[in-house]
Amino acid sequence: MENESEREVYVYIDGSFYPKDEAKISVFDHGFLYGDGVFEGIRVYNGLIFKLREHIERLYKSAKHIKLEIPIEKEEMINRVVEAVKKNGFKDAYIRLIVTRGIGDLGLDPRKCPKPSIVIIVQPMGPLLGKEAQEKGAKAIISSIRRIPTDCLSAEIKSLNYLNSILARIEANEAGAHEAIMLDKRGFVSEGTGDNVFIVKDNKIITPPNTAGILEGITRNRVMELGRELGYEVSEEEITVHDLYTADEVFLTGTAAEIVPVVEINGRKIGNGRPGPVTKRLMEEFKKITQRDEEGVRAL
Ligand code: PXG
Repeated sequence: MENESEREVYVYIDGSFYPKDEAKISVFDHGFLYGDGVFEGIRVYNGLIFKLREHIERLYKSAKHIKLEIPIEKEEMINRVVEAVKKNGFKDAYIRLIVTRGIGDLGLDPRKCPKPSIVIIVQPMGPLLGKEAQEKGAKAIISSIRRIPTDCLSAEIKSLNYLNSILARIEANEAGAHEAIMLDKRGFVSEGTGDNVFIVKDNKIITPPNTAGILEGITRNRVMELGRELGYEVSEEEITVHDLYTADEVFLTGTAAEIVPVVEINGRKIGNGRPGPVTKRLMEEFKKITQRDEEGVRAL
């Protein structure tokens, strides 16, 4: 059988497919010059594009906020993503869907960019923080870099500007941690660099509300629903650093990260320092959900 990871990757750019090495966009694209654009990260599980419609909805909302008019309808976008997955043939993969402002001049003004570019990359990818972190639990730090306040740049726009997260990520790297948890300007827990944060306390599942400057993660939303389906009380509440340190369990959610238990934060053991029972239950059930046809759009 062909090894999936050795198969050639074809990248979709504005209506055509290019082999990975030939997939290029202009240096005058404002996505490159200014991070002016929006994107989504989506997973394919056993040929099913998980929560594709939700990702497309969020993409168009991000685009609306930055006044970027995507030149095709949502249904057409869905078809193109399906086509890109079919073309590449990976049954388990990560999709990066990007819409940039397009080619303009050397000035910020988006009116100089007449045509947004659409890029779709499909390639295999394991869990973002690694298999070991997923199984044994991750080490996190609390970053000194605060999330950008929502009145400066809304975290709900999934934009091509990730320097805020990247700076926090560098701190995690320097500290030998798997992930950095970021606080908002008030000092409340916001989110990870590419994932949402949850705590479990007395069997209650809690995650910060969108007023804490978070991206409303699609995994987050599904995990909240799942928690309720399993009979847990689930709520959106402000979380303090003290809540984090003293929680029974902490875990992260994201498309790339999936569900990751956090077992240590800034040198404090969380619970008994091992993935907790609620987190493990959610991970098990989430895995089943990713295999259900009604949770996505089938490509293969
Ligand atoms: N918060 C932020 C800031 C994110 O970027 C999530 C939460 C989780 O959202 P979803 O919808 O995926 O459950 C994300 C998304 C990376 C990387 O390489 C991570 C994301 C996007 C792009 C790259 O760390 N995560």
